[in-house]
Amino acid sequence: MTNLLLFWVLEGLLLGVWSKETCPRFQKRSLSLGGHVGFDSLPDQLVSKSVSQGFCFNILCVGETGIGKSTLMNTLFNTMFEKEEATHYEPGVRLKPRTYCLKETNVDLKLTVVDTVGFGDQVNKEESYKPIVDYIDAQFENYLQEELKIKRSLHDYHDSRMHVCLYFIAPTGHSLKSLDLVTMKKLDSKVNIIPIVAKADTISKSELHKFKIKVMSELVSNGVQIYQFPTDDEAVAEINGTMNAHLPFAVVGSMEEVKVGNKLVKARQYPWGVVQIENESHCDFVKLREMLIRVNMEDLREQTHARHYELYRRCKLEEMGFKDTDPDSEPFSLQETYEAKRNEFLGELQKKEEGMRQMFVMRVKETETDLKDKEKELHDKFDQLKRMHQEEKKKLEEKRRDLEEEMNAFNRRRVAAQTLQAQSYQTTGQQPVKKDKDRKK
Ligand SMILES: Nc1nc2c(ncn2[C@@H]2O[C@H](COP(=O)(O)OP(=O)(O)OP(=O)(O)O)[C@@H](O)[C@H]2O)c(=O)[nH]1
Ligand SMILES: [Mg+2]
Repeated sequence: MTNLLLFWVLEGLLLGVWSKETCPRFQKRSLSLGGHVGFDSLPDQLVSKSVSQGFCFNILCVGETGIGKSTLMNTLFNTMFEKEEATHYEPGVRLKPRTYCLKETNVDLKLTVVDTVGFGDQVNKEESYKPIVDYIDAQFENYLQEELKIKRSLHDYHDSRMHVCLYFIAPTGHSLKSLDLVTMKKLDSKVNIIPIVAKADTISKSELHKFKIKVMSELVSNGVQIYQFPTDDEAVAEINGTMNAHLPFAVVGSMEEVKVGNKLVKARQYPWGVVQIENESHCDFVKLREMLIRVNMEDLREQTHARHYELYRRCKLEEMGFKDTDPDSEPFSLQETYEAKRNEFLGELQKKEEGMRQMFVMRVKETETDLKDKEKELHDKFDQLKRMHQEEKKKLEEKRRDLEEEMNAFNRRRVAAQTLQAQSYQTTGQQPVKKDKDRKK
């Protein structure tokens, strides 16, 4: 029956009777329910599940030592996280993560704040961005490794990927430092960057206005992509659109409470007046808190996963040789990729093996020739020594012969002398007197 229906549909498509829109197989029919079924509770189910699981949010604070990173974090979450100060004598940039469990009403938030200790303190700042890039990549890699596991547990995995980077710009009133531009350029494809002008109470209103414009134009001219608050969701399109125009936010941080009128407010007190942190005419702190926490926290998490992590994952898998399509743009499955990689690997292995065999044969030949040369050398040496030895022997032989002849001649002379002496004693009738001395001789 199904086959018959399929044949009928296919025939209709081939004959051009139906387009994809009019074909019954592709058409969706809207039906009204006879009564309440209950799937309208699906959003509530999602909310309840998410709330029970809890949320996590990871903030990377990049900025020079003492620029006000910790104070701003404390002010943003209205919590005293830490008071520890970094020294200006760090040999390099070091990333320091700290995780806190926070609860607001019934929502649990696992917040991780990562600090860049020693940023901007070295004489040579060329490599300052590297530890930050490496840290972000390491968090992506951890997540990828978890995803690639056969037995995954992503639901209770502590996601340490950086959801946002608050980039603290010094309120110089001039322009961005090259360290800022280089670092932001290196980070913009890896994390959502929100630039902020720190300690905005130390710069005048008109200077701040000009500085903000300058910073934005420098970011644009250097092709630095900062995070744009999304405007595709109608509910937040207007506020996000307006806030995009306020970037970079000029912020002031403080946990000090000052009485203004009859209210205690967070502020910084100076001899000439009070800077109220949450007063929008004093600074953009509220704008930052609204955008970062109240409106776009979920979008930042989503962008991290869908854009930045996706890019990392794609590059990493491509690097490993995985691809979705073959050279003819035909789908290429994981199995095929695995087979192709396996064959490629085996081919390479064979090639290497062959190469090694040839090298081994060559080495053996070389060693053989070397040994032969050495053998010949030894033979030559031996022959030479033999010749020398024979010559020496010959010489000694000649010397021995000479000495023998000399000895024979001496003996003959001695015998003749003795005979002569005996004859002379016989004629004179004397007895030979042998003195001890002569005998010895
Ligand atoms: N004028 C002004 N001073 C601030 C502001 N925020 C922080 N400070 C002061 O700046 C000093 C350093 O602030 P921290 O928050 O410790 O700065 P940090 O960037 O965390 O410093 P390290 O962690 O040591 O690198 C402190 O004396 C703060 O009171 C601000 O918005 N305006
Ligand atoms: Mg700090």
